[in-house]
Amino acid sequence: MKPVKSGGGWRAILYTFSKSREVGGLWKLWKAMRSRNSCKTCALGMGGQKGGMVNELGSFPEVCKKSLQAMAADMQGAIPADYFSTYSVAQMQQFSPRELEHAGRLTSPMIYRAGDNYYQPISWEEVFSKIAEKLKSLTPAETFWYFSGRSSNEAGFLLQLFARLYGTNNVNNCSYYCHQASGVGLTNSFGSGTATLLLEDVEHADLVFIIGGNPSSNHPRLMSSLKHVRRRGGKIIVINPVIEPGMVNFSVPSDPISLLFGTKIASLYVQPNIGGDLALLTAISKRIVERGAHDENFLNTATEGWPDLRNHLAQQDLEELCRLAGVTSDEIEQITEIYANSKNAVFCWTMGITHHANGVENVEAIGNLACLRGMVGKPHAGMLPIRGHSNVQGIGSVGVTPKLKEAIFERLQSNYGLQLPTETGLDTLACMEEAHAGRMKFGLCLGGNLFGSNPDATFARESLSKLEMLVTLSTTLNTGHAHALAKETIILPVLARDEEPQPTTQESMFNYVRLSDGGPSRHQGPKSEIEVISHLASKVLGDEGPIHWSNMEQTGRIREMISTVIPGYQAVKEIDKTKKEFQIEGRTFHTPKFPTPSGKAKLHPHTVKSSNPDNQLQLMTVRSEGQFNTVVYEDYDLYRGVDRRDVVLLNPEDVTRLGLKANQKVTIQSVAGALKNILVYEFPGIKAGNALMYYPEANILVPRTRDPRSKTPAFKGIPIEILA
Ligand SMILES: Nc1nc2c(c(=O)[nH]1)N[C@H]1C(S)=C(S)[C@@H](COP(=O)(O)OP(=O)(O)OC[C@H]3O[C@@H](n4cnc5c(=O)[nH]c(N)nc54)[C@H](O)[C@@H]3O)O[C@H]1N2
Ligand SMILES: Nc1nc2c(c(=O)[nH]1)N[C@H]1C(S)=C(S)[C@@H](COP(=O)(O)OP(=O)(O)OC[C@H]3O[C@@H](n4cnc5c(=O)[nH]c(N)nc54)[C@H](O)[C@@H]3O)O[C@H]1N2
Ligand SMILES: [Mo]
Repeated sequence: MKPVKSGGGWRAILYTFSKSREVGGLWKLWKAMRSRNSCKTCALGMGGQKGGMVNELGSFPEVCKKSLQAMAADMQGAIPADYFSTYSVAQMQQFSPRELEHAGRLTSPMIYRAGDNYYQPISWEEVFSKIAEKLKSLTPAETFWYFSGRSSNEAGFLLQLFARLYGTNNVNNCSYYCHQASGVGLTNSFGSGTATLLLEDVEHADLVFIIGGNPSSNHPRLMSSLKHVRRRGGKIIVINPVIEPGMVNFSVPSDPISLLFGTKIASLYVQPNIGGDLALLTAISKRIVERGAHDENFLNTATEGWPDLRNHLAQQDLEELCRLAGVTSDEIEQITEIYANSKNAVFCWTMGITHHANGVENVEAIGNLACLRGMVGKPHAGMLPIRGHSNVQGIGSVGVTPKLKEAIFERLQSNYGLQLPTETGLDTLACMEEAHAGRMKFGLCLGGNLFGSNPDATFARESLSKLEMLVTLSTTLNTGHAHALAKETIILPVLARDEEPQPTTQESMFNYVRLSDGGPSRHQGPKSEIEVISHLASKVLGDEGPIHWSNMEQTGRIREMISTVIPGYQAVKEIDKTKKEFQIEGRTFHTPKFPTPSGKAKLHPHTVKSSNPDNQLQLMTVRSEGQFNTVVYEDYDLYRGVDRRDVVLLNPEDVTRLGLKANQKVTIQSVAGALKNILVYEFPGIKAGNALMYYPEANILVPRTRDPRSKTPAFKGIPIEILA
């Protein structure tokens, strides 16, 4: 198949029709998509009380293939009654992620016991007792609790509270493999770990930086905002080692003109090497100051550390920075020129920035660059980490972090008389390492695919298999259920967001809290996540303590607690009655006053080191258009025009230099492992010296190297060798 000329467009619309056939008709899919529930895919935020496919500015319809895929997956029939007795675990291990997802919806609790060949059904009653007994037999430090970002604020809050009252702070979410560097970096720079602006601000910016991300494929709804920016004469600078076709030209499905002719997205496209961003950002900063384009007044009054940063930049050698970044000084000049002339710049970034051993430095360097021209703390400008999962930000806000924010800790203790554990909780990778060392006995996962999302897949499998019990609350099967097998592996089938019997809430990446109405359950069997958590907690901790767990099945009670302990969330208390969705207080900065101790933004000079000292081929592991994280819906990567996943994308120059041939089968070797029978794929869009492979298949190659501050693994920037 040929790659498409532009992203989005007719294919997204045609796809709608083909998906609708799978789920029993267009009307049925339309109704499901329009129900008053927050969108299930990325954190751009759609739906809620405005109805599905409507964004925070009320723009409709914002179509996205990924949301259709997610919806169609939830609308599937139940996994056939004989599935688990037909397919052994060994056979399940041969299934692709898509085959597992397409097996259907999970409807009965299942258990796999080491040594058996098959998963067996188990009753809810029996499984609850089993888990409760196990938890009572362990010390809390031997347990960990992992949360994906699909669940509601209510489920997230309740489960972390259960874990803590049980006695552990080993509570963490998929953010450790995602945007943790953004949270840490933004907090260091501005005292607040999330976007500093609103969706409306983006649409009024005259310059948007998109650094290390591919929103055309991963956040398609952002593309209509980028289209607005271009139509109003604004500019977009894309910084990415790969020319992503959708970032060059995109057909916004909701816009007839854009649909017919496409919309030019990037005004300027600059390709650094993988890991070259810190050098590149430092080079632009240096040139901004040398040209006198910085905002001296803002720097003196609204920031701390300006003299240090000024000295640091003055000492940098521009040629060396360009060499380390892998760009020309001409390209730096072009970016500088555009930025120097912009009045309102927005800085967006994604995994190309955070998935590095210096992810936090990268984010802080973006903060420096924004501060240099006073582009934070005013309308229509600021910092925008483009989040992944639909409620990953909310899960973090409501306390799913090893260390609770001081205010949350205090309020839980004083308002509710709770005794919370104080020992240091572990991040996700640290929990996996403790499990590998045999010190973890039990893991509970609220959604997600902990096995599939981990670096070093071989290690991850070993770690989880050492547990005495692994429990996952899931809607569908994934590779984790087949490959990560503890002594007892338990799957609890849960309801999707739009099937919840009571309203729940979610938080978008713009700090906007939405209300989902829920809806009728599509199947007999799955339970609400909240019901599962409250029931289990009541069995383990009893209803006699300060929390009456059985009563916590009412989402209204959970929201009442959230409203009194989570900063900025007061308005959530009455939300199911008022239906008033709201902007979280204290997170949007339209004046240059920040919640740091001094009220000023903090600048951070960083030493730029080579990200590739041994001059090896550098690998990035990324998503294709046809997948959502570890769930691969289709093998075809539409925008890049790649029709299979067992490939390594290389610049033709590298193919020649390494003495390889297109379509040749090779072995890819890293310090973590090797993958055989990988096809060499010539891809002129990738900068020479860099390679691209698909996650999660390539996770065997990803070492456990991580950023010391965010603990996020370097999923991009893996030195590899290609063995012919
Ligand atoms: N369709 C789809 N949508 C999704 C998801 C999905 O799997 N599928 N997942 C969701 C989630 S959880 C997340 S976190 C987001 C992820 O969204 P993205 O961050 O856009 O996803 P990645 O595929 O990790 O791609 C990273 C991009 O960064 C570039 N890149 C790689 N290394 C570097 C580098 O060193 N520097 C720079 N500047 N760029 C680099 C790659 O070329 C690629 O374009 O998407 C969300 N939305
Ligand atoms: N090599 C490499 N590895 C990576 C990345 C990378 O770019 N490269 N990206 C990382 C990133 S950004 C992330 S966010 C992680 C993703 O890590 P996870 O969030 O752990 O993984 P997902 O694949 O999104 O999880 C999908 C599963 O969630 C379950 N699910 C879906 N909806 C619901 C629901 O409503 N409730 C419940 N309980 N379960 C549900 C389904 O069973 C589905 O199989 O992976 C990380 N790993
Ligand atoms: Mo993510």
